[in-house]
Amino acid sequence: MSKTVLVLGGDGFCGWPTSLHLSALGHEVVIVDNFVRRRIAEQLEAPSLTPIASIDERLNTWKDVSGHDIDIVELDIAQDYPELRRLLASVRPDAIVHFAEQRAAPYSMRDAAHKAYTVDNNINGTHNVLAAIAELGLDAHLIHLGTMGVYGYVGDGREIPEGYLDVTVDGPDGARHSRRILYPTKPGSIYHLTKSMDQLMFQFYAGNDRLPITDLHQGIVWGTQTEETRLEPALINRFDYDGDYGTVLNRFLMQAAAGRPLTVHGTGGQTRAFINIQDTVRCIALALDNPPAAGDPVRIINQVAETRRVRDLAELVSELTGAEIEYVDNPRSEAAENDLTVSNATLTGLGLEPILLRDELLTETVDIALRFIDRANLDTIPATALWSGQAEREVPQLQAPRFALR
Ligand code: NAD
Ligand code: USQ
Repeated sequence: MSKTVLVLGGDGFCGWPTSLHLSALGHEVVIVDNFVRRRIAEQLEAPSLTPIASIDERLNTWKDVSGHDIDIVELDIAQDYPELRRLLASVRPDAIVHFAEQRAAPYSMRDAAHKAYTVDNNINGTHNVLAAIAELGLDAHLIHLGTMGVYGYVGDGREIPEGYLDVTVDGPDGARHSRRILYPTKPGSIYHLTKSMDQLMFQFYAGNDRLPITDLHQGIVWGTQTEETRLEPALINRFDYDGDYGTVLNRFLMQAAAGRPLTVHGTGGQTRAFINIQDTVRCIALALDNPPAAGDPVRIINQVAETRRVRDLAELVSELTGAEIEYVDNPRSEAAENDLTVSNATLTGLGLEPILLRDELLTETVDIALRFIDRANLDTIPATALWSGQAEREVPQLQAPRFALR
């Protein structure tokens, strides 16, 4: 059944291919974005490795290729509540997919101004969306992109469940009481902290206002292209590789293409969860088709295909490309080694057959990196944001984005 779907952050790495996929499936898609990601890339002097067309060119090309219209609304969801409310009142979407947050952990840890920007943007944005849906009494399913990082990386050998933990507590009368609680969070950065705080807001609005909410705890996304973005050069997805926004596997693939060593932080014993961008868009479509009922607890789903150790990924890329591996000081505060086992029962139960790391998709990403390597600013490869000790080491200072990026 065709739905009207608002995609918040629909110009970004996950939001753009999702918008195209939902449009291809016959849904009416409206993208909402303030284009801050494009401005941050300029400020960092780290443009997407792939050339990103203007939003108008992207949407016109999609119309030519598919025959489908996607509308675009430029709006800051964190700062302009009245406009957001007006938009929701006029579109009255069946679903809202919320990608519109500052999503880089290193960027969120640069300094106090970047911490404040990340908190301000992510918490206000999420809260504004919830408040507007509740105030208007909309029957809209909110699908939010959360992160695996809210669980932390304790590695006690137990499988991480999907969002909730069943516990038993002692009552004053000696009786034992069963409780289902949100899995205790252990965020590793200010960015991950905002995702942990989002969870509490969802819990409140799902209970108090009976909003149907799905929170997708996604792993690290790798790859660039999806079935739809491959159709025309102007539809190509972004490819971030810099020390702030480049995620580990895409960074390794780009570093290999640039003839640079693969920068493994510390021992590379960190185990993380991964998912290919093609599966990201499939999972959103599955979530859209399977909303919780009004009054249900928040539906938390782990959007993950597999887990891998960082040094094993480096070895895989090195075998594929011949790149050298360099073990560098870890700029982050994180466990040097951890195990990670994660349940992804909901999505596999809904029929997802996840793409696993395999040569052809890795090769496609390296080929894209090689094609556009001349556009890269190699100076932005080192990860310079530090989790601690900023006072002792020199960190390039950026203007506070709150004021510079509006
Ligand atoms: P991105 O930065 O490429 O896209 C985010 C988009 O939201 C950008 O287009 C940006 O301009 C927009 N935006 C940000 N703040 C906004 C605001 N206040 N108002 C309107 N638009 C705003 O990030 P992404 O990689 O596409 O990530 C999307 C979501 O998925 C994020 O919430 C992120 O936490 C989550 N996620 C991403 C990954 C990953 O590996 N990329 C993994 C897990 C979860
Ligand atoms: N790492 C390296 N070398 C590098 C870059 C990273 O060893 O050059 C290591 C990091 O120290 C970390 C791991 O790789 O241990 C993952 O780092 P990352 O930058 O790929 O991922 P992260 O900071 O966790 O954030 C990314 C997205 C974020 C999303 C998260 C999912 O930017 O939006 O929420 O992945 S998760 O990690 O599951 O929480």
